Amino acid sequence: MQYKQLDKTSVIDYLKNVKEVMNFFSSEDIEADEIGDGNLNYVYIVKSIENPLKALIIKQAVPYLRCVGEEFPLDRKRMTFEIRALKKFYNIFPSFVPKIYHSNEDMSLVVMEYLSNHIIMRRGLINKIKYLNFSEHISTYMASTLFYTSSLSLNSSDKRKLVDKFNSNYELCKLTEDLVFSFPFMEHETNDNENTKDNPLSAKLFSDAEFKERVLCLKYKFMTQSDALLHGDLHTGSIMINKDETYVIDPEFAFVGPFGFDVGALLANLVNNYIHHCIVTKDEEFKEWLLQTIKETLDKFNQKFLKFWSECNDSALLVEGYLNDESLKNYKNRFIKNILKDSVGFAGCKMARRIFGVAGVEEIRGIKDATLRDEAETLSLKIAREFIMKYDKINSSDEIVEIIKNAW
Ligand code: ADP
Ligand code: SR1
Ligand code: MG
Repeated sequence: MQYKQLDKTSVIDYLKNVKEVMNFFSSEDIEADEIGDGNLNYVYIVKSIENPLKALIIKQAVPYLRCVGEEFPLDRKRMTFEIRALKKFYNIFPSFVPKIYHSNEDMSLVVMEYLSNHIIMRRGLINKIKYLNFSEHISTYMASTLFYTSSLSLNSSDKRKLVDKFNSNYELCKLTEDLVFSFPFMEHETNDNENTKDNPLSAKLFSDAEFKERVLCLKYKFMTQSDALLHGDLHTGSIMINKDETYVIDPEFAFVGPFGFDVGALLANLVNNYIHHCIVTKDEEFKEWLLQTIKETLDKFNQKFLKFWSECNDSALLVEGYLNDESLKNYKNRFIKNILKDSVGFAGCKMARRIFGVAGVEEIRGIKDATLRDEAETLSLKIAREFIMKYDKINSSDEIVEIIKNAW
């Protein structure tokens, strides 16, 4: 089928020829609306006219970056990787991934379950909603998706096949290399240059060679370390949530990369939210809950990852009987600590990129009062720098929480 960019009318004509979608709506008439609020793609909600609660989501990639426009071409093949990743992650742990009803790589689109009772987590956290099951859910999601797509669980050929299936996601990997690890730390046309101009904070950051060299080491890990299938953009805008359920959406940046990258992305976004509450709401109870959530998420991730590992005796990496029990235990403990260390380093990059880089976060760039925004930016860069300078010395989640608390 030849690619055609859909709109809210043609999307209906397309869906009328999709059996799974027609079965879902029976004979009811349907209508569509565009609801995308992300940087890259178009997202439509398709509803039954007589029963608007009955709905599906259809997401289509266009051959350019939506938030900039057609002058910024971007391969729509990103949707192929999103489809593959959604299917892979759904097979590993279905309760955290929307169900897919239909996908079409030629049309760069996917039709999935409508998460009607869930909101984007970033919004919920800004509004001080506490999600008491979140650390349990997201630690399971991260530990299972990372462990079961790594050489710690797969055999050698399956792991290499996985790399073949995902690592030609060239353009989105390059976007991350540029927008997370390079451009936000130098003068660049893509930056938020209004804010950068005559700003002592950007001058300090751009000339901080010690910091920038360490960012380069993390960028190199990102480019070369093929540990496990990553979501690739696991910020709180990629999580839809309510009090009971947590769903991870939008894995178009998926590729086989370093274990610590998804964990680091999540950590960075929870800390960004903490900063927002330090500066804007000053709600001590909510801040305390966020810190506790950060600690619980990291600790539970470690425990669950090790548990999955204890259940798997044979893999590309470890042949049964190769090490005695004690050496194996020490090896695994060092391994999981290294993931924690890298997560902190990646979190530092992910936080710092949000200050002057092209894609800000609502918690910080969205602060209207210039003095308060300046305070939030200063605090964020302070924590990000600590993370980047100390990541390889970190040994526990308590040390991470200490860094965050002591910065304020
Ligand atoms: P982009 O790739 O452009 O970032 P997203 O996948 O993040 O697009 O989707 C954009 C928005 O569409 C989300 O922020 C959310 O509001 C909405 N959305 C996406 N998927 C679903 C879904 N399965 N159910 C309900 N809303 C969704
Ligand atoms: C221009 S794309 C900017 C960012 O949006 C996505 O969510 C990724 O984080 C990307 O870096
Ligand atoms: Mg998104």
